[in-house]
Amino acid sequence: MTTCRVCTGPLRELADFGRQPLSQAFVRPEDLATEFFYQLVVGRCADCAMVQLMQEIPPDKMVHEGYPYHPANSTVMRKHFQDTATRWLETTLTGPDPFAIEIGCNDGVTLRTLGEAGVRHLAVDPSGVTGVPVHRAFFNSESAAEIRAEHGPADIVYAANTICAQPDVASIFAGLEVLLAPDGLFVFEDPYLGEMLARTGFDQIYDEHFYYFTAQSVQAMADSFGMRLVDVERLPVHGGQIRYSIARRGSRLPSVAVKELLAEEEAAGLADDTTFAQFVSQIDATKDALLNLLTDLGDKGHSIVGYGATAKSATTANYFGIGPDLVPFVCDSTPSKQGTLTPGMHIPVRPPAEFADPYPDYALLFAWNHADEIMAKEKAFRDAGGKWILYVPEVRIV
Ligand code: JHZ
Ligand code: ZN
Repeated sequence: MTTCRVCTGPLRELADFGRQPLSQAFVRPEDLATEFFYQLVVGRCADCAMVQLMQEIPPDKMVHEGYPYHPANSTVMRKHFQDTATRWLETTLTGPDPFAIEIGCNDGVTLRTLGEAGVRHLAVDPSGVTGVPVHRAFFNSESAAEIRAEHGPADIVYAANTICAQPDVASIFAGLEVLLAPDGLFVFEDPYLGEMLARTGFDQIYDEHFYYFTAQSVQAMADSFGMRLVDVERLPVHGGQIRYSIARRGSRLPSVAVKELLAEEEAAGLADDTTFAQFVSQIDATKDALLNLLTDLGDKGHSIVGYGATAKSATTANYFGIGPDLVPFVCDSTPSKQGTLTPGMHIPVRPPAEFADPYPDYALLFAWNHADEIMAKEKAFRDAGGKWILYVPEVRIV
């Protein structure tokens, strides 16, 4: 693909991370022969500055029943979504009989919290979740029209870790045009390219993350669909995200935070190719340092186990070449991942109970974004003399 998925401008290649498996295609040993691979190449649009993948994965390969991501299993993420809902109850959703939509619904935590406060709510998700009402469809003008006919306009349309995964953003904006109330807000949060570059958070780059947003590119995207970026907010989750608020043109003025972030991005040269080239050389430095460390520890006879079979770690393991020879297994709390092999590098996934049976000397924390929560939960590992290996923002032992 050589044209921008948002504005059809020309795409220029920024980095090639090679042949990669789908990040959440955990494989059963008997299915290894049918594993799907694609080329993970990132480019930037010369016109609107949107950073995006240069190859689109066929959607039927990506969305499926039993999708193994369950944010509600993290106490930090559960609180994050509950707090989000609670804040809206005090701000955006104070009118008479408000109505909230979530596109893709992250175990339904946000909507359930709104529902408990008596707010009408609906998830729009093709695979569906339990516990909240779901309109089983992709969010587009068709499903938006059906929802509007049944429930009326939406005061808020929210999406977390979802919009960056939708190459066809035009269909999302077409749905918003139909469904959003005149002064309604479209609020979405995704990994922030500025934070990825600042912290060498390279492993946010994988198949499901099609777009790598900045305030500049989101503003251009909103403008091109006749809407306006009116607020930005930094979020600490998942290694640094931005929550963007978009409104119908003329309904709200952009906040000071939008102007400040745009100026910050300009000063940091976020849209410059040299800045991205620097990011790529930092990634390669991380790769060398981590491979040296793991090899060295292994040579000295130390045991190493992986922790957190994240989607992100597909990029780390496959781009760096970390397989069962360096990390014999990885522990993960997600039942559907246990007993499988990680995509591409085929490291066996086991339940966290096996972490202590016996404790390894070192644990490679693939779920580095949940470091505080996991280290607190696994305090006994450290007490027993175990050490964590982290690699974002740089390789270190803690
Ligand atoms: P976590 C997924 O990415 C995919 P992943 C998706 N594209 C996305 O953007 C983010 O989520 C939001 C395990 N774990 O959250 C559970 C423990 O074992 O970093 C998960 O498999 N013990 C939608 O997969 C993994 O780690 C624990 O205590 O990179 C964490 O995955 C905790 C807290 C997690 O997202
Ligand atoms: Zn573009």
